[in-house]
Amino acid sequence: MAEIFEGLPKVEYKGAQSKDALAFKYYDADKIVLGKTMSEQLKFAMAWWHNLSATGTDMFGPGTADKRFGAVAAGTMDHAHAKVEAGFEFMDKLGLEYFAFHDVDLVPEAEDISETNKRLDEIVDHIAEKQASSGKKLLWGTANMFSNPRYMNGAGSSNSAEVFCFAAAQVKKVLDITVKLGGKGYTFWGGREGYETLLNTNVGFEQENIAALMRMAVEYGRSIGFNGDFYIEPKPKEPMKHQYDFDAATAAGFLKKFGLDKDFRLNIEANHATLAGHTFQHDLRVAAVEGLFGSVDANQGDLLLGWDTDEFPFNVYETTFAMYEILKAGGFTNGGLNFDSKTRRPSYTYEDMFKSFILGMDSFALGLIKAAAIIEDGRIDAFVKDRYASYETTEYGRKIRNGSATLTELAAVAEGLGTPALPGSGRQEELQSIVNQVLFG
Ligand code: XUL
Ligand code: CO
Repeated sequence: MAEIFEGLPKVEYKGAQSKDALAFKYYDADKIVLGKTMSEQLKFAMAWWHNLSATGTDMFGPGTADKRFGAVAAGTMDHAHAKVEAGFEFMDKLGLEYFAFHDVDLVPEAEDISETNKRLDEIVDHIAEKQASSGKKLLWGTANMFSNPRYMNGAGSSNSAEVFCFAAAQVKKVLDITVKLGGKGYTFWGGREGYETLLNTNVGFEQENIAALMRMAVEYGRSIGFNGDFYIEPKPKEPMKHQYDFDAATAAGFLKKFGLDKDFRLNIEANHATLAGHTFQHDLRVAAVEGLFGSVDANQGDLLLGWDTDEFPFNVYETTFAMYEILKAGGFTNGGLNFDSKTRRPSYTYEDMFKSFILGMDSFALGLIKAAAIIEDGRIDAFVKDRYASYETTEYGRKIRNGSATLTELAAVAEGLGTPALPGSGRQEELQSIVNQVLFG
């Protein structure tokens, strides 16, 4: 197969002083940071949908990017094969080790699901061949259960049991494919699992059905040897006005309510967290505290806009705080950093595809370096530990922590303490100055 990204080089690390726009300034794959190589810490993945399929179409106009990759027409099996070639060449040139996809990113969907599945088999054979020769790995697979008009009311949450069967069929097929390609994850992003109006919606019924679909996925997946993680990817809104997997806390409650938390973890997406009114690091922290940290969809939103803009990560404060949370959560096991990010519509060239990944990978590499430096510096951790010291240094504090305190005895302590002491300065500005010193010092 001829080279597709002709003239675009294998992107190399050239260091922070380099002015080469097609080189990494910070991402040095083999450099050790906190005991692992950068590539092991970051586990970057390419999202098939944005990188190989999306052309920049929006509701005001058609795509601006030509992503036929040498195929005569988009939306054909020839094009599907061309995307495989383009994807593997791209991953090779960018040094990306992982990829992620929805079923219908891989092939054009046919009228009949058995025909779609045949097409998937054909393309999956091609992907498996490319994996064997390149060593690239599948981070996770997912079924697109939101584009086809049948899913207008959701998939697991659909009012139609017939539609539910199609959802079951797609999940089953993607689990088969994921196992075949050695994937370590299967993601449920809600898609249209939510509602527009309560006037026509039985919320409890719909949530039970979503859980039933997930339970069947676990049973089937485990029965065919899928030993990776299932993920819920929370998102508060868009496309539905109200999505059931609103944020990490909501999704954690749902998983625990339905006993799915042994098999599921959370896939936290930066732009989804900010749409929920949280910071990216907040949702990462909640996932970790719930014991459900799994994977990350790396992007950033525009805080002035109320929708999912899926921009390549650029804000190094954000990537630093995100990597701080990820490192504190123990780093990635089955998960990784999947660039669920797209170039802006006017950035329509192949070169822009390369430069957008260079931006995203360098932003996270910097984030990793700086987060490791904050941890190694130790002042922030020491302050947080010290802030709660009274739960260790006093008997009543220890009793509160070990669950043996009573209100009566604590009330007596309070009376004995006389004038209440203030709880100590939060020192936010000092801590922010430390972060700036680590980032720019
Ligand atoms: C949508 C989104 C999806 C999921 C996979 O906002 O993030 O692309 O990551 O379905
Ligand atoms: Co996503």
